[in-house]
Order: sequence, then structure tokens, then C-alpha cells
Amino acid sequence: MKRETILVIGANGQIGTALLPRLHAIYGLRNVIGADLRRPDREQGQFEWLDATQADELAALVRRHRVTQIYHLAAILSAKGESDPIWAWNLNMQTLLNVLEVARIHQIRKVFVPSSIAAFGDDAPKYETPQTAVLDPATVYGISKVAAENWSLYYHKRYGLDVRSLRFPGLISYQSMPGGGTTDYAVAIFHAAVQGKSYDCFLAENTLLPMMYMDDALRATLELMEAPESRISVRTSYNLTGMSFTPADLTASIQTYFPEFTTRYLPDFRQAIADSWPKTIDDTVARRDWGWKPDYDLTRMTQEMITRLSAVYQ
Ligand code: NAD
Ligand code: AKB
Repeated sequence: MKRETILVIGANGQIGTALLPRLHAIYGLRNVIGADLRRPDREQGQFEWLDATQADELAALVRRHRVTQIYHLAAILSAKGESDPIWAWNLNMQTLLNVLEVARIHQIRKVFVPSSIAAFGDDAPKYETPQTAVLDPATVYGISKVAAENWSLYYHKRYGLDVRSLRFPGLISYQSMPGGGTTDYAVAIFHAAVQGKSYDCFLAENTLLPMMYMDDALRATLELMEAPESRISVRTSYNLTGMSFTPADLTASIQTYFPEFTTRYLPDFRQAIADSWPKTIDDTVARRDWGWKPDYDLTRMTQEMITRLSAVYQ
């Protein structure tokens, strides 16, 4: 068992819910603290209520538990952020700056701050979007991700803080529902299918987006965090990819299990967000630096989601 004390901020969201058991297995139940504004639906180890916009509360928690690593997962995602851009910006930036400052002051060994494909906008190449493409995001969420990437680089260069980041694609998981993003349809559609319902999709059928099964996202996170510092050449955020598919592709994949399943396409404001994002991602630099390789394609992810959710709904 590794001797670290890990703080996961935003622990009860889509990623945190799936990440906590992995961290428990590596560091032990007693050495992982989940913190969130929301109380957990079910008990997952140690929990502390925290509003991460409050720097003093965060610093007190870090001191109390002698935290050595922070995973900062609290954020307002792309679709939800558009309902109140200034609130989303303030929350995303204040929590980030509080984390970076507490990490600097308390000499935290490592910090993980996820970014997103939302950091890219209209002027980046849509196919095989490269690591260093122009970043001109269309959403407040994307703007906050670009700012977070630059703040992370700044804290690394100026203070030597070991902060690491991945530009996650849309993440697909069975453990919890996603928290207000543009790629949420790719989770909700499975819940409908295994319950024998049809699905109303808020994106058009031909909307191609980069996606990843949660197992791959967690493995990427832990591999990045475990990689020797000398292997980390990117201190903004690494491009990362698993698969790309459209709602029509996903529907067809689900229909191999449920031939009667149907999807209606009723695009709303999220279509414009999706259209501003890459369609496929070039993650050569992550593969080269720390050996990234995804395990899940559309077929394997569909099989896993249907198996897992069928057990939940039976
Ligand atoms: P989520 O919305 O599911 O969870 C975020 C959690 O943060 C929630 O449980 C929320 O209660 C908590 N939170 C919000 N404000 C807080 C505050 N002030 N103090 C403490 N906790 C607070 O998000 P997620 O999907 O788990 O994403 C985690 C991170 O990964 C985010 O930075 C997100 O941008 C990034 N990301 C996620 C995806 C994805 O598809 N899920 C893709 C790309 C990037
Ligand atoms: C969202 O849709 O906002 C997230 C993301 C890709 O960052 N899932």
C-alpha cells in the first residue's frame, strides 16, 4: 500500500464516483478523502463536506488530513455552464486557484486537474486535432479549461508544482449519471435502452464526437499520475482519445443487443456546442510520453455498459 494521503475534490460526480474505489485499492480506504458539496448517495470511504470556492475551508481540510496529492474534479460542465456563464466561470476558476494555491503553500506532491476537448473551438482542425492546435473555445466551460491549462503550466514553471492534466473526451460510465455536459446523451441512451424505452437524443444523428469508456479514463489518469516526472513533457494538458462515434453509430451498436430499440433526434442548444468540438483527436504525445493506449472501442464499451446497467435495473 502506497503511503500518500489523497484528496479528491468533486468526489461525488461522474468521475469521482468511479475513481474513488480505484484510489482505495492503491492507497487504502483510510488514506483517501472524498470531498464535495453534495453528500454521497452511498458510502465510499471517508467523506468531508467541502465548498472548494472557500480557500480557508480547503486549507483547513488539507492541514487536518496532511494531504499529499489532490485530484481536483469539481467543475460546472459545458451545457450547464451556458445557463449562467459568470457563475460557471467563477466556480471553475475560484476552485482551481484555491487548489493551486493550497498545493503551493502546503507543498502538495502532485495535483491532477482535468481539462476537456471543450478547450478546442471552431478554428482547430476537426479531425485528428493535434496537441498544439489553436484553443478558441465556444463555451464558458471551454474558456475556463483553457485558463486552467495555462494556470497549471504557470504554477509548474513558476513554483515547480507537479500538476498534471488530461483533455478528456466525453466519458461513458455506469456508476453514476453525468453532470450536465454535451456528451451526456451517450450515458442516458444506455439507461433508456436497458429499461426497454426509446431515447430522445438532444444531438443530431450524424454528430461525431470523441468519447471514452470510464475504465480507460481512470487508467489514463492513474498512469499519468504514476509516470516519472521526467516523462511529462506537457504541463498544460495532454490530448487523449479512446473512440469517436455518432448518436446513430451508438444506436446501431445498442440495437445489436436490443433490436427494437429506437432513437429520435431532437437537437437543442447543445448541438452548437458539439459542432464546435473536435470529431477525432490525435493523442500521439500521450502515447509517446507515458505509453497511453486505450482498451475500449465502441463494441466493447457497448457490451460492458449493457451488462453493467442490466444488473442495476433487473
Ligand atoms: P460532475 O459534474 O459529474 O461532478 C462534479 C462534482 O463537483 C459534483 O459532484 C459537484 O457536486 C462537485 N462540486 C461542484 N462545485 C463544488 C464546490 N464548490 N466544491 C466542492 N465540490 C463541488 O463532473 P465530472 O464529470 O465528474 O467531471 C470532473 C472533472 O472532469 C471536471 O473538471 C470536468 O470538466 C472534467 N471532465 C469531465 C468529462 C466527462 O465527460 N465527465 C469530460 C471532460 C472533462
Ligand atoms: C461535457 O460534455 O461538457 C463534458 C466534456 C467533454 O468536457 N463531458
